[in-house]
Formats: sequence, structure tokens, C-alpha cells
Amino acid sequence: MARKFFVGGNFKMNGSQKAIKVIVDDLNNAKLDGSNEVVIAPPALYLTQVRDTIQAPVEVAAQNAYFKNSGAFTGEISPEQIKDAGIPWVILGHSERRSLFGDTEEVVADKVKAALDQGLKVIACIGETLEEREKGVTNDVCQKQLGAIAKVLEEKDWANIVVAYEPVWAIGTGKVATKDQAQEVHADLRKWLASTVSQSVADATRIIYGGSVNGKNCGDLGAAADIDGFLVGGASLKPEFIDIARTKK
Ligand code: G2H
Repeated sequence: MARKFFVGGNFKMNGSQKAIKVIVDDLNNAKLDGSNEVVIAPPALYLTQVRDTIQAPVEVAAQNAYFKNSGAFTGEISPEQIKDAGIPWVILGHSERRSLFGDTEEVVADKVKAALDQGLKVIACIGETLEEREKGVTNDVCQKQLGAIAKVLEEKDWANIVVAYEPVWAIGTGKVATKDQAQEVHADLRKWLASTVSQSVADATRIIYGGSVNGKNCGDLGAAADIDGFLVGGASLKPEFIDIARTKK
């Protein structure tokens, strides 16, 4: 089954009303043809600005959500609120959330489940550190992180999940994984999905790559058999994001 190429733009904690308007105007003017699925994730404060101004086929994602729908959780936003605001997607388990804000594997799994239960679609991020890669435990780490999520899901939930493999050593460093390095992990993850969940989920689930993707390396990376798209950070704030969004498989 053909997997639709997916390009996400993760603005992280960057942008202003003015700067985000420029990005949205550029995307609208690009008149993307919908052959790739394109989703942008501004900071929470600007979600409704982007929702009100971005044109199809581009969609909007939150960068995080809590696992409760309401209550005394100062500073958090809930899946129910994201849904209520008309935002269809949420990024969960990004390595910056895991390393800087204490999102454990269990917390990420709870967040994924809560988001799916609200009908949101999830970009679920996993990835190893440099130390883990050098120790040769990349697959163990990635499969354990994805395993924690898989444990709380039913088979049908996978239809609303995009898995983002983001090696921590490649994030924001300019050190992109080679096509072969990324392809190897993606292929192993797909095999793991086939043996742990089902062959049909393995065949249908998009596994996207994140970590220093830019307008120059997207064509090469995107040609790998098991790379079904990208999660783009720094370059999503620049005009080259349009070139990445147009990557041809
Ligand atoms: C990885 C990626 C976006 P960047 O975090 O999720 O960021 O492209 O800046 O490495």
C-alpha cells in the first residue's frame, strides 16, 4: 500500500505573530498540490492564528499536550482543548520534551493515548542519543520507546499515528543522518511493527525522519524506501520549507 509522503514543520519555541504570518503567507502562495501531507506546528500561543490563516492542504499541529482533559495543571494544554480549537494534529514525545521536561516513556504513552481518544492525529517521536548509537543500542532504544506507546494502543489506533525517528545527535546540530543510517533504522522499525503489531500496520504506518533536514538533503533522504517524510525544525522557519514540502518520492 502506498504511504502518502508526510512533511511536518516543528517551529519549536520560535516565531512571533508577524514572523508566523510571513511563513503562512509563503505556504499559501506556494499552492501546494496535496501530493504530500504537510502539517505545521507553531507554538501553542499561535495555533489559532495559523488555524485561521493557513489554507488547505496544509494542516496544523500542536507541539505537545497533557494526558488529562482539564484540571489544575498550570501551563498545560489538553487534547480536548486542542480538538476544541479545531487543531487536528499533535506532536508527542519529542526528544526536547523527554530530555528537558521529564516526559518519560510512560508519560509519552499516556499522552498519545489521551490524544487519540480525543480524535487527534499524533506525530510520535522517538530516537537515540549519540552515546546510545555509539554503544550499538539504537534499535533497542527506539523499539523500547515505540514499545511503550504500542503497549497502550489498539491496532486501529495506528491509522492516526505517524512515527518520527529523530536521532538526538542530529537534532538542530546540522549533523544529518545519512540516507543509509536513517533507512536502516526505519526498516528495522517497520520490521518491528510487523512482528509486534501486524503486517498491515507495518505496511501502512508512515515513519518519517527528523534531524537537520533541509532543502538540500531532503531529496536524497526522501528517496530511501522506508523514509516516508520528515519532521523539520530549523528549516521549517525558512523559505526552503516549501522545497522540503514538495519533496518527490
Ligand atoms: C528535530 C527537528 C524537528 P531540526 O527536533 O523536530 O529539528 O530540523 O532543527 O534538527
